[in-house]
Amino acid sequence: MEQSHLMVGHNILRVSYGAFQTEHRSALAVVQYAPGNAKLCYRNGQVQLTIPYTHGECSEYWSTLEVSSCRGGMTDQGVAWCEDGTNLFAAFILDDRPRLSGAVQEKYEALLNFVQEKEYRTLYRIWNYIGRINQSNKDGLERYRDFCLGRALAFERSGFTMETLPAATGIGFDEGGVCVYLLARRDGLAANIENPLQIPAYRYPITYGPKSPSFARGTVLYDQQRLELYLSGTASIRQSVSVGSNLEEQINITIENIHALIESVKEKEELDNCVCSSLKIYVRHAKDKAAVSNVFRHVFNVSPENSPVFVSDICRSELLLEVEGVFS
Ligand code: 3EB
Repeated sequence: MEQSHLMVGHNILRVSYGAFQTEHRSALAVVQYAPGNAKLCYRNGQVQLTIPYTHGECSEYWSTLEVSSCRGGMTDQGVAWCEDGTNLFAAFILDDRPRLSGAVQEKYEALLNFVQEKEYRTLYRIWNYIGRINQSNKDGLERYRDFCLGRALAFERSGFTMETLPAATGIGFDEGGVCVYLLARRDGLAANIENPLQIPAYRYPITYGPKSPSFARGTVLYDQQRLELYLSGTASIRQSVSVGSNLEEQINITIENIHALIESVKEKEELDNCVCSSLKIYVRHAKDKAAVSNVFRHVFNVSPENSPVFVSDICRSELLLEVEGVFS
């Protein structure tokens, strides 16, 4: 680690989950998973994003230690944002349409350009929620692949090389278009991590779509006192191939993938204990909620309050679960 980076403050955003619409004044942003249309605004000093979700209600809070210095707004291009001087949360939503890539590229570019203009140099985590992710667009291209095309072009146009892509989640929701939100830091030092058991998603072969998914398996954020590992959405994939023909196998392979990623971080960094502070668990079928959440909560020693479970389509129709998280 270079000396200059030791100057970075220790206000890393903290995520917590709660009942729907609970007040949370220290939050830069509230992401609500609730029935209805996607919504995005800047109100009461925070970004409020609603992601259409019909299997329950949950709120996700991104809290800062520097509430007094928070400011934000909404740009002409529909990017909602809130910053505390060190951290930035920014988001866009997109109405549904017969083809996604053109509009996704435009919105994504606006989002990335905004982050760059604001001089938040360390983009370290992105979430991509895509309505009806496994269905076909107007041309017969799967909507996830359609989305990946627009996203990849936006990253290229904004000057990102493959190795600079951060950790991400790409997951479905029931209705509507696309919701994207991200976290960036003004001057933080970060490293993108790959899993030795998987080829980088940005090198997936063309059989998985015209443009590969744009994300790293994980991003490590360095801070004065500690490291924080942001684990991307992780599923039962080896190299680039979906494996595991039943739920139990897919659970085990996903756990091995997460452990392999953590090990590769430990080899390089001082991530001694690697405590899991939160997980977000996604299952394709509601009937699998309990089985999947029980195993992951036990293996990673995380409480139900810090590990919400969502019923979502995963970006490949054969995948039954996906898990993301934060470790430190
Ligand atoms: C995978 O490994 C599973 O498109 O942003 C995981 C995390 C997945 C992020 C994304 C997709 C994305 O390919 C799917």
